[in-house]
Amino acid sequence: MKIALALIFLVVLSVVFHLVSPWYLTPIASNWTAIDDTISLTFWVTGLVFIAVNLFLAYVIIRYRARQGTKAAYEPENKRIEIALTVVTTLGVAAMLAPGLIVWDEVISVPEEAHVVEAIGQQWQWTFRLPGDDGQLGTVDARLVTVTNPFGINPTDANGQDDILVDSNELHLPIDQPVKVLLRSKDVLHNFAVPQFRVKMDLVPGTTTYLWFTPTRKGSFEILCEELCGLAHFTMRGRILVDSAEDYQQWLGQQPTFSQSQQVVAGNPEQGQVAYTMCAGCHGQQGEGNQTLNAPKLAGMGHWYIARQLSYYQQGIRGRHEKDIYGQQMAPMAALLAQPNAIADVSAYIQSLDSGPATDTLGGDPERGQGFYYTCGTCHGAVGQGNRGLNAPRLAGQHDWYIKRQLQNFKQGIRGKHKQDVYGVQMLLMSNILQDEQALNDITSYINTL
Ligand code: HEC
Ligand code: HEC
Ligand SMILES: [Cu+2]
Repeated sequence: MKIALALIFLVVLSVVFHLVSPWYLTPIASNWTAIDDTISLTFWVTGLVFIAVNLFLAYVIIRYRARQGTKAAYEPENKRIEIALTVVTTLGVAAMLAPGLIVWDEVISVPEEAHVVEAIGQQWQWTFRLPGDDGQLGTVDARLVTVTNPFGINPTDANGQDDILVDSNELHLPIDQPVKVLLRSKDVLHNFAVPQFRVKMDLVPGTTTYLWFTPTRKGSFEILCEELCGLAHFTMRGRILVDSAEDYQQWLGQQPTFSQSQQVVAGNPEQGQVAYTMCAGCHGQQGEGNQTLNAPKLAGMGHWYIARQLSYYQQGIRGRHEKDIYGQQMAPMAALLAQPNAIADVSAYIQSLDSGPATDTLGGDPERGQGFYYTCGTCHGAVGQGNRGLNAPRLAGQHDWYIKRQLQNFKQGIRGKHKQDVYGVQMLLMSNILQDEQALNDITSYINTL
């Protein structure tokens, strides 16, 4: 009897939960209403079967419960029931699967007028490539990937020269135009999913997969890597901004082509040394940092990372948050580097400075910290040396008070929260694995030993 009541309770609770729960499909922003329809249909079929089966079970338990003097009749075969159950089950399964086949046919048939965008996944970020005026993408090969050719484009292929490169996690798309997204991975399995567009597809190293959709609503939609296997895929976020046709064209015009990207001038450290004199007051003659002025060590950090931080400060992506008191001191300094090549020059000079050992001011437990560092090392390198390919800066040699403050800033959303801070957001998510003050001290103490 108790079991029967529990079953009835389960059915009622499930139905009520379904009706009042806030967790349902996000409002759709693409042409794929057919996918929603198949999901609803599956829900109805499985939902009705769930209710019917459990209520029937409860009924049978009550109706045929054990009673003094009665005995169950043994009836192993019943053709009529078997036929009826087979037919009903077949109809139910067919009702769920048949519409799915029709929708799947639409999913794999890309409309002719669709324009093409390539989305490239790597641990742990997205970049994008669009065909240039010739309408054709050049050939690529993961073996051609270098720091100056992060997309691995074949430099001898004429089709690739005018390919438009979007070296950012942010892609714009024009509204109401079908788009075919080619999916390519540089390293491991990834998964491209945008819930509001109802699209989701794996990226498989060595092959190109695809999906298509038509964005139907302007706005900003998050790209998620929904790959489960492997490390840190949840930090791999991107963004699709659906624009009017004019706004889209304007954005497109600002993106460099492959041949333009090959002409970027390298920084000049001698020019940079002159500019650095105005930084030395806080960061020290040798870029060694200064705790009383809260200025971090800069010596030996990758020029690409220094340059990115300086342009973040200039654009207000870092150092603008009202609680970022130290970043606010730095931001006006970055604004002084206004000449076209100033940032590249000063960054090249800073990289050439010699980085001394780190000081231990926090006294955490490095052994405990080492346990936490395992995940950090996948981006920042096993010995904290940094990894340009992953955009993760050098940590080894940095002052522990500065590292701790940055981790606190990330945890509190003082740093990494700005919409355009596509690399900082990875740290915003990662910093949450460090639960308390002690964990922060321990990990910084461990980084000190690197
Ligand atoms: C008034 C003192 C001051 C001056 C002058 C100054 N900075 Fe800074 N800088 C800071 C502080 C404080 C921070 C740390 C901000 C934080 O904690 O978020 C910082 C942070 C930075 C960072 C980020 C480092 C990292 O690891 O993320 C860079 C890069 C940087 N400064 C470069 C420069 C350059 C280049 C100049 C000269 C143009 C300069 N700074 C001048 C105070 C200064
Ligand atoms: C998914 C890759 C990834 C992982 C894992 C990761 N980081 Fe980072 N980290 C980054 C990137 C990218 C940046 C640069 C952010 C930017 O450019 O603003 C960064 C920046 C930082 C900074 C700021 C450095 C500076 O000079 O201002 C600190 C400190 C840091 N990470 C510590 C850690 C620690 C500790 C862990 C482990 C708990 C960790 N990171 C795990 C990618 C990662
Ligand atoms: Cu991924």
